Amino acid sequence: MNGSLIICLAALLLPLTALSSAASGKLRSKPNIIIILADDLGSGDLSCAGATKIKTPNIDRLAADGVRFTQGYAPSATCTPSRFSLLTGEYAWRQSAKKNTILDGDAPLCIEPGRLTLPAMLRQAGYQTGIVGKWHLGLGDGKTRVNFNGDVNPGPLEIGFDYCHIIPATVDRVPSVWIENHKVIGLDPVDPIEVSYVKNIGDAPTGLKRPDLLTRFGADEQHSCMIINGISRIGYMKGGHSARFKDEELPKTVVAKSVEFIEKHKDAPFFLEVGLFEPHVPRVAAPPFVGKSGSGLRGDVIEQIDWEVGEIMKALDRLKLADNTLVIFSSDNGPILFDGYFDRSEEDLNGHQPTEGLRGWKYLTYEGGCRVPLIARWPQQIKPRVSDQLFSLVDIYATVAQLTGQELTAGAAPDSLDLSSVLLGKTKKNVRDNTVLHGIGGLALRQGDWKYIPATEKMKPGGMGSGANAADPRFAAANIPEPLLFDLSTDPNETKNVITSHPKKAAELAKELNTIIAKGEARKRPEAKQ
Ligand code: NG6
Ligand code: CA
Repeated sequence: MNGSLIICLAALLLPLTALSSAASGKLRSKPNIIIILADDLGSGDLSCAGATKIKTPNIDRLAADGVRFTQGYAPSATCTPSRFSLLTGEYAWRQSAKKNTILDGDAPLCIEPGRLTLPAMLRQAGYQTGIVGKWHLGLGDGKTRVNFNGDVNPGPLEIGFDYCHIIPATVDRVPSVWIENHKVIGLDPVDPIEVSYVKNIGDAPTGLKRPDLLTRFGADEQHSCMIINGISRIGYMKGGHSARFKDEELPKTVVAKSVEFIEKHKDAPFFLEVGLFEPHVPRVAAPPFVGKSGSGLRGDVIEQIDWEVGEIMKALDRLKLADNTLVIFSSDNGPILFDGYFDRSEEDLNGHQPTEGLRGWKYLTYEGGCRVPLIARWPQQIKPRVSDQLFSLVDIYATVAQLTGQELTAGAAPDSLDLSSVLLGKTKKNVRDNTVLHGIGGLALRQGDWKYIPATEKMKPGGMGSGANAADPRFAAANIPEPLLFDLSTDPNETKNVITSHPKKAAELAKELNTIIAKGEARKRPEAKQ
């Protein structure tokens, strides 16, 4: 073969190779996606949002390099339904009450296996999908009791994740163990695990009977069952001694497993959900964070969150992945100070304002229960800014579908709106003009600057989780005797019910809320005008 022929052949082949690498490169150019979801973090808990007693430099850097939404919402004021909405793109209250309550640690999986969830959709798009940290969406099929000594399934792997390293529910609920894929980690078969939320099944001490054995703080009755690692929990567990986690080691494990997943999949597009445990109760700061913040233990564990986020950011930088990784940081619901443990969070607040002064707290449909921090960084695509456009965690599904070139199949993610134009800063419009908020007492609607909360009509608040006392002021505040209407443009803290002066507005919002409920989906709503 002479030289010129080789050159000709090479010239012919080059475009082909370029084309095929572009084709595979197309896959590679899909952004990695990391959702870091804190547990009960408030919109005012970050220094980038004005906190001065708590320092969150890593999260502040994420915000400075990306977009921070000041009107970010959790679809529900509690964990299980909020996470359900994030993963399915559907408001959880459309499901039976069992699926939108706070689940116990032995509750069955509340997402049907095989459903095209956010991770399942991304898996179809060629992503490696993983979840590390808090799960709280149930395990097992509910036909038989979940067997923590065998294969624990169905769970994350049956609804779209390729990998999981999770704790089943909340840190305050048994079983206090890690599960990797289908197995409890570190379990000794001669010491099998049994779990009950009904009665004490072992002879281990409870917080109620042996408060002298509590090493950190006392607790209310609901949290005074089994003592594990010097902290009393909700529920009872027998066995599994070698598998029980130490609260002070949880953040280290979250970071190690997250970084391990990122490293393993650095060459493929990946989706990782990181469920941080803080600042949910029981609050335990690892030694470097003890007493570090200016706002007590709750402040310390928020600074611990910032360290965890920083370690994940460092891994992205080290692996040169940061530029093409969409990192979303948020919280599953609003903050609360006292939530069962006498850990001085209220007393040591030192002027800090977790909700920035917004009314209410976790569990409630007031702004304080549902407004959450929401930050998104994707250096290649997102212009750094602060945005007051409406964004709900339920929208992540359709938004990510659009960003990764996935068509939404009929019926998938019925309440999720594609807010990619908002995320990328391509519009200043409010693409989402309203959002339904769900709390333990019922629903509320935010529409533009208006907020409508129907009366709960003597309805007892539900969905508080087993063992909770409905008369507790935290929960009783969910009882709304008269309907409420607030004008958030002049009264962001919901102090003045203006329903009598604006009856038409209230009727309009009530009608809209009923339509969204009856329609069974909110996704196909026409785009709102600015
Ligand atoms: C409640 C628990 C609370 C917390 C919550 C779930 C009380 C008295 N008890 O029942 O401690 O575990 O359930 O929180 O409030 S969540 O963030 O996972 O929804
Ligand atoms: Ca939560």
